[in-house]
Amino acid sequence: MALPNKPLGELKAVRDPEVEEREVDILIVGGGMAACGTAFEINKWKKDGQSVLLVDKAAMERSGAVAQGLSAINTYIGDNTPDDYVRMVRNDLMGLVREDLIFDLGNYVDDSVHLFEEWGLPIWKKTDDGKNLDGKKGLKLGTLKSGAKPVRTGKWQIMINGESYKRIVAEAAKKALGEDNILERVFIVELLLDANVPNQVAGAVGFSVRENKVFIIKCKTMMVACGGAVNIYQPRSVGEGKGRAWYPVWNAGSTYTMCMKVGAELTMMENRFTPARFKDGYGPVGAWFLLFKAKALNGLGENYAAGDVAKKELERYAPYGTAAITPTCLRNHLMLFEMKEGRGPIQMDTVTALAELGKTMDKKELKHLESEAWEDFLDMTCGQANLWCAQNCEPEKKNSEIMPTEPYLLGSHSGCCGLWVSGPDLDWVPDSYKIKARNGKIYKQMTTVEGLFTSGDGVGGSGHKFSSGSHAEGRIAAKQMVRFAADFSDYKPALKQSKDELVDMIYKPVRVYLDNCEYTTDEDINPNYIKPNGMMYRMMKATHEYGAGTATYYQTSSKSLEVVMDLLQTMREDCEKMAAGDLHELMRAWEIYHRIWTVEAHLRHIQFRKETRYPGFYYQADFPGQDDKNWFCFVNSKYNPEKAQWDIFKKDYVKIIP
Ligand code: SFD
Ligand code: AMP
Repeated sequence: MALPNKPLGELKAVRDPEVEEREVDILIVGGGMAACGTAFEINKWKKDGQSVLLVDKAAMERSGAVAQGLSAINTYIGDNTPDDYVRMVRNDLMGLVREDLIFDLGNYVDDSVHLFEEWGLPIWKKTDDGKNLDGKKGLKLGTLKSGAKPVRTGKWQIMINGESYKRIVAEAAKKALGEDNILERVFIVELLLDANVPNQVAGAVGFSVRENKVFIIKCKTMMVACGGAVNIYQPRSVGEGKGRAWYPVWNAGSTYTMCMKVGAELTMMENRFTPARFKDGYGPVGAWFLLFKAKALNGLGENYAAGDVAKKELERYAPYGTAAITPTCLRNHLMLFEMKEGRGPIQMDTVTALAELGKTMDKKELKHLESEAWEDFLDMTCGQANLWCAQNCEPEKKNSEIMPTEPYLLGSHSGCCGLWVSGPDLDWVPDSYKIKARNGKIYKQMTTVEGLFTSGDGVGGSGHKFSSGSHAEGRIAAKQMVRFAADFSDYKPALKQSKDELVDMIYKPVRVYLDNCEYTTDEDINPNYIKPNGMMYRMMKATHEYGAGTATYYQTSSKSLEVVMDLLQTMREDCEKMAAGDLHELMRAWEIYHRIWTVEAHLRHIQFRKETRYPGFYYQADFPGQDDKNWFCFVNSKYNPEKAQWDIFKKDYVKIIP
C-alpha cells in the first residue's frame, strides 16, 4: 500500500535502515501498463496458495509513461489482421523484428482495449455519416466490443479521452490484486540469482523512498516491467525546463540494467527512438499528421516530404523507404536532411490543416475541432498546451515548430530495444526463438534467465505495442508466470548474499555521504564523493557529444564510440563514490547507476553493428547506409555476472509472415 505523502522536504537517510524480508511465489516489478495487465490477469489463473506481490517505485495511479494520460491508443487491430500488423511493424523498424511475438500480441491486444472501455475509458466513436463523437456522446453509440466503430486516426490508432487513462487501468489492477499485495514507493535496485540453481532468478532487493527501509524479496518467478530509459542523453530542454522530456523522466533503464546484470540476453539495444515532437513542449505529432491531416513544411514553406529530394533520399533505403508509409526513422531523416541543408526550421502547418477540415463544418463543429486540437495536448502533454498559451499560439492562426528530440530507449513505442525473450510454444515459431527452461518447457516472454519474465518496454524486437499492447503483454506474462511457479512448486529460492551484504550495497551512497559530508562547507562539493546530480551531468555530456546525441545531429564514429566507452567505464568506477543525503537522492543515485549501464549497452551495440540501420535515429559516420549483406540480423549481448564480461554477437532473423 502507498505510504502517505511526506511532509515538506525530503526524508534524511540514516546509516542503518530497517529491513523487511518477504517471500512470494510471483513478484511483479513495476506498476505501469504492462504490470497493471499482469496484476489484473494473474488472479484469474493463480493456483491455490500461490502468492503475488507488485512493487512500484511510484504510485500506480500516475506512474510510468501513461502518468499524464494519452489521447490515442496506438494499437487496436479491429478490422485489420495480425499478419498485417506484423508487416507494418517490420517495415517501420527497417525489416528486423520478432514476428512471432508481434503476431501473437496482435491476437490479444484488442481484448485489453475492450477492457479499458468496460472500466470507463471514453473511446471516440464514428457515426454512420462519418462524424466523430467523443466523451459521453461517443458512449451512446455502444462499445467497441458490441460493434461500434472507433475514430481511426491512422490504420492502427484510435482516439480516446484519456486524461485519466492510467488511473482507470491502475484501479482495475489494484482491485484485482488487492492493496495488501502491492508495495508502492519502493525502488528495486537489483535482481538476485539463486545460490544453488544456476541461472535462476531468486528475488530482488530495493528500498522505500518514503521511510528508511530496505526490502529483500524472494520469489520463484518474477516479471520486470520498469519501462524504458529516459534522460540518458542531454535533453534539448534547459534550465528549469530540464525536467521536461518526452518519455517519462522517472523510467531510468531499470528494466535493462537489472536484467542484464543477472545475465539476461539483450537484443537490438542499438535501436533507439528519437521522436519528432512539437519543439520545447514535446507535444505529440501523430494526431496532427493522421487525424488533422497536417503537413510538415520546411523553412521555405515547402511540403518537403512530398518533393523530389525526399523521393530520391527515400529510394536509398528501399524497400522500407519506398513503402506506402515511410518508417518513423526515415521521416526524421528527411527532416534532418532539410535542416542540415539550411532549409529549416520545420513547421507543422496547423493553420492549413484546420482550415481544410473546417470547410465542411458549421461554426459549432469548428469550435469543437479547435478544442480537440488543444485536448490532444491537454490529455497527455499538458506542458505543450501551456507553451502554446505562453507563446500566444492559436493553432488555427499560427504554425508551430517541430523537431527531433533527444534519444530514448524503449521497446514498446516506435523503437525495439530490450530483452531477448521466448516466443510462444507453437509449431510455426522457429526453435531459435524459443527458450527452454530446465524442465524442457517453454514459457512465452521468459528471458534467458530462468523464471525472469518481461513485458512492454522490456521485450526487445517487437515495437509498436504502445499502451494497449504493453498491457496485453503483461497479461500474457501473468499466465506464464503462474505456470512456471506451479511447475517449479518444489523450488525454494535461496539467496547468495546475506541480509547485511544487501543492505551495505543499497545504503552505500548514504554511508559515503554521512562519512564525508562535514568535510566541506557546501555538501554538494566534496573531494570524497560525487552527488547523483553531478554524475548525471557527466553522463549526459559524454553521450551527448560522443554517443550520437543532438550535439552532432545524432552522428557518431568509431573513434567517438571508443572515447565514450572509456568515459562510461570511469563513471561506473566512480559510482562507488556516489553520495546520497536523503531518500530522494538515494533514488537518484540508483537511477543514474541504471542509466549508465543501459546507455553503455546501447553504445556497445551501435559499436558492434557496423552499418547505419536507422538513419534519422542515429548515424555511424564510418559506416553510412544499410548493409543487408552482413547485418540483416539481430544483435544480441549478454553480460556475464560471474566474470564481469560482455559478450556481443549476431542472432539470425527469421522471416515468418510473407
Ligand atoms: O502520443 C519501477 N505511449 C503511447 N501509447 C499509446 O497507446 N498511445 C499514445 O498516444 C502513446 N504516446 C505516448 C506514450 C507514452 C508517453 C510518455 C507519451 C506519449 C508522452 C506509449 C505507452 O505509454 C507505453 O508504450 C507504455 O506505457 C509502456 O508500458 P510499460 O509497462 O512497459 O512502461 P510504463 O507504463 O512506463 O511503466 C513502468 C513502471 O515501472 C516503474 N518503475 N518500479 C520499481 N523499481 C524500479 N527501479 C522502477 N523503475 C520504473 C514505474 O514507476 C512504472 O510504474 S504518443 O507518443 O504516441
Ligand atoms: P506519435 O504522436 O508520433 O507518437 O504517433 C502516434 C502514432 O501515429 C504512431 O503509431 C506513429 O507511428 C503514427 N504516426 C505519426 N506520424 C505519422 C506519419 N506522418 N505517418 C504515419 N504514421 C504516423
